[in-house]
Amino acid sequence: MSEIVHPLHRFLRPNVTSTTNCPGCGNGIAAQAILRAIDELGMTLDDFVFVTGIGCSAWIPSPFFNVDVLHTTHGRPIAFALGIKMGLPHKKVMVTSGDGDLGAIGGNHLIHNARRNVEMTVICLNNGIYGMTGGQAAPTTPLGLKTATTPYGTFENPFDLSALVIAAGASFVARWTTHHARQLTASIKKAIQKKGFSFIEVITQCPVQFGRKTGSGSAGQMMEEYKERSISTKEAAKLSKEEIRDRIVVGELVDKEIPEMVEEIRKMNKRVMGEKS
Ligand SMILES: Cc1ncc(C[n+]2csc(CCOP(=O)(O)OP(=O)(O)O)c2C)c(N)n1
Ligand code: SF4
Ligand SMILES: [Mg+2]
Repeated sequence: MSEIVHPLHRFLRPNVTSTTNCPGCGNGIAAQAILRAIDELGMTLDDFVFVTGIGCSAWIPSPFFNVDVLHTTHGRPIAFALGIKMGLPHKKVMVTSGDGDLGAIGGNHLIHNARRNVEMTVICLNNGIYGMTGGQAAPTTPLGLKTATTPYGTFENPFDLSALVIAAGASFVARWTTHHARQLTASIKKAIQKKGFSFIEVITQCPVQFGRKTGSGSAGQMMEEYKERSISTKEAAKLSKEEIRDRIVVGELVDKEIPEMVEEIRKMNKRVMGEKS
């Protein structure tokens, strides 16, 4: 009997045979969308450097993707990614990390590199919680939710990460859920090709620390809920803020052309050095 090999198997490191993700975790769907996007663009992993912070979602490329990957400190992947882009501008730089890593401890790196429009793709796995460390409330946890650190419910308003990054000035921003694997793949393809800071928020299930502990149920139930709550940008535009309060607005939220910082620095260096010589 011939062995059936997954078409994306060739992107995986041959000596890594197990995963750190729990069964049902949305990270697998996101990992597959990333690899499928690279495959459909006809690119190879040699075209990329991946960077991650700390958290379950930081384990998406490392050690599984057969690619150069920097698994950095908590909250700092975007700072490392900027350094890589400055030194290796011909490489595509992709950050995958969590809502806590990118939106809490790493929040300033996120907004300032969006403002600078540094060319990199940031995939933010937003599971609404600190998954890896036991289900503590994150800045994205829905108001009133009972978590490991808020047994009587959260009392903080959550961040809308995509809105934050749009306000900061990023040139491409999209939001999808793990229910939207195909649309997510299409947006990742656009993000990779974008000359600028591209940010994709993936609303994703953590069935272990979120689903089980907050009463949101299994991975399947959480994805079913994503499907029911999702609304397109077009539909959302016709409704009031109050009407879309509990909905997940999905789609490509921003796609614009603005100067990219690394390229601008290189142009300036050329100009200044040219004037001196
Ligand atoms: C400086 C520092 N502070 C705190 C931690 C502990 N820590 C590791 S991962 C994490 C949160 C991860 O949450 P998130 O980024 O949302 O990723 P997830 O596990 O949910 O995918 C925390 C608080 C750390 N490793 N380093
Ligand atoms: S704890 Fe949650 S986010 Fe982490 S691997 Fe398990 S299901 Fe995924
Ligand atoms: Mg998280």
